[in-house]
Amino acid sequence: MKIPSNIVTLIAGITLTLISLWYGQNHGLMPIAASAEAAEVDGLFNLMMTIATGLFLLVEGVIIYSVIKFRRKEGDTTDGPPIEGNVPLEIVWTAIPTVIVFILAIYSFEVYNTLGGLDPMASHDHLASHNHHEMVAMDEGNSQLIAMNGEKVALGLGQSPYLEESSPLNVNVNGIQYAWIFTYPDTGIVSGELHVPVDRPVQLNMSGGDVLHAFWLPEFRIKQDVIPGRESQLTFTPTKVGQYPVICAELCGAYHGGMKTTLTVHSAEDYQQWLQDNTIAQTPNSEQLAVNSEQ
Ligand SMILES: [Cu+2]
Repeated sequence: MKIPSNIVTLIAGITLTLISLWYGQNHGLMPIAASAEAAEVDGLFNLMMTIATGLFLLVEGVIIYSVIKFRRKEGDTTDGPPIEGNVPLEIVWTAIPTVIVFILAIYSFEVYNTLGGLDPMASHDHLASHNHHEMVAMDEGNSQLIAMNGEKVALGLGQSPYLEESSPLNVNVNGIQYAWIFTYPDTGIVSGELHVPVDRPVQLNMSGGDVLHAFWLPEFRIKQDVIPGRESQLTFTPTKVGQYPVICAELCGAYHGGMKTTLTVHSAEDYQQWLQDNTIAQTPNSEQLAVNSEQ
């Protein structure tokens, strides 16, 4: 019995689609997702992986099929058929990638917006709608600050919708060759490692002390340039207690590869303990002062 070729094509198409859909969700290429924002980025990545798997199987499948099916028969020294082109086929293989690119462009813009990427632009709209206020563009050496009533407009991932519910933990981040320095404005703690409580939004206010750096949290799926003389922001909500790498992702000099530290996500109680331990440790002579004042 001979199976009609359109049935074979249909079955091959369904199989290819099912394999692509499965692999798009089970590629295992990403580290664990430890922030509320990670699911957005992973959704986009998984879609791209699904499409890439389908295209890979289609192209490689056709090549392998052709190599076997159209192999030269023994003793056959005739020329191959003269094929000049196939207009419908060429239209199809141009139209499909165009549609894919449009879908990915719209989807990735949506993800960027959801993570608060357009928030700094919203600040610009805010500026524009208050144009009776003075907007000043200042040149400070080679760095530019845009200011309105002394207020800087930050770059980067600003207020994400996840932040609207509770007040974020603010941490100032300074990137220098070759370390990250974290300052907690509420308590005055200065640390070389970042410590945050789980499930509370964090807002990093970042600036560079010397050259360009980039603050990257792979497990949180976020990365932001850190620029001298200009503030940038990064917001996220940690969802899993643990220790995660903080990596500089901008070639910043000879020891760039060593510009790493850790982000520790604590339970709420552990974080309070860490705050307490470090507040005492970093207040110089506080006990001595207390003793002195009793005398
Ligand atoms: Cu670096």
